[in-house]
Amino acid sequence: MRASAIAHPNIALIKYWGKRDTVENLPAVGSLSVTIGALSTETTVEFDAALKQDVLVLNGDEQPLEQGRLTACMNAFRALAGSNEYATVTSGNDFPTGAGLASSASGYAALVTAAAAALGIDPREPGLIDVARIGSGSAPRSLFGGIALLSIDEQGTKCRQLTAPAEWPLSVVVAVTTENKKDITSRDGMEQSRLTSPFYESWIRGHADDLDAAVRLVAVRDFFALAELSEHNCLKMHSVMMTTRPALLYWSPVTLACMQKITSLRKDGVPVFFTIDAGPQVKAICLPDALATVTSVLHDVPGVLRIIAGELGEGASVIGA
Ligand code: 2P0
Repeated sequence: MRASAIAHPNIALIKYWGKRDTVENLPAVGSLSVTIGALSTETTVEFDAALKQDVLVLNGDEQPLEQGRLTACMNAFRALAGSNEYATVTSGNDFPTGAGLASSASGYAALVTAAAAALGIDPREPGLIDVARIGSGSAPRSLFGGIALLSIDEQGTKCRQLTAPAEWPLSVVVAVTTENKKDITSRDGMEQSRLTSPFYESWIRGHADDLDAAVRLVAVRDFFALAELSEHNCLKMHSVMMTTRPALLYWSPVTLACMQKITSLRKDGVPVFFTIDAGPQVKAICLPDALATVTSVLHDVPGVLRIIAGELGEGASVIGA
């Protein structure tokens, strides 16, 4: 009744921002991501008939459950598993939590993988994707390694791997510009965007075209076309964020300096592009041959605290009991 799992966060190249259903936590749009091997979450789930509610210990501290996110995910899991036992969930990240590095994606992917192993459920059970999504809309993508595609249709969420890490080796360089937590969660921010940004409708309307194009570009391994498309999709999402009321301005001057360095490297022929999520960290995606150059250029940007770099990671997996 106890198991542990490891999962890596993922970074969307075609982003999710906005929900069609807040109760089911159903994203309004699909998304496409790369799994980052250099960052990890390890989670242990232990079911215990004596518990009266779930318990979450994150990075060594017990967390209040008032937001209901863990409970909703565990309830969905119990419904799928036909179990009524509560669990202690102990989770730790080797990177800043809640700072735009997708800790909830790796956290819920590891949780679902460990919970399934603890109760002997097949990790390929399709319902686990929906359970992960109830925890976090980006979590199903971290169940898969390499490049993952999450699609939404009338039946709910589907997620699959497009390429394994070895099928299209890419590198990721994260320029950490702050170790602080963000002021507003993605969950609250995206709902505020849906309610107030004048650009929200057009973001949703144009999204399927971006996603379809990205899937085609991945299939033919067209790095530079994917670079242009990913940056464009990222900037569209940030234009929705910036025009939300009150504004969600996640960039710092250091973020912008990194973006400019990356686009100027690409103008000089270096295969690299940026993407930025709900925080000021900058993620550069590059071909492995460009890793040393991109790391050195971003390291030298004033205000960059440290660099985390590595290859694409594998999907979530069980690491023991
Ligand atoms: C993404 N983000 O596609 C986008 C880009 C952040 C910016 O998915 O409410 O933590 O738990 O579903 O998954 C972050 O949002 O939000 C996210 P919930 P989640 O990666």
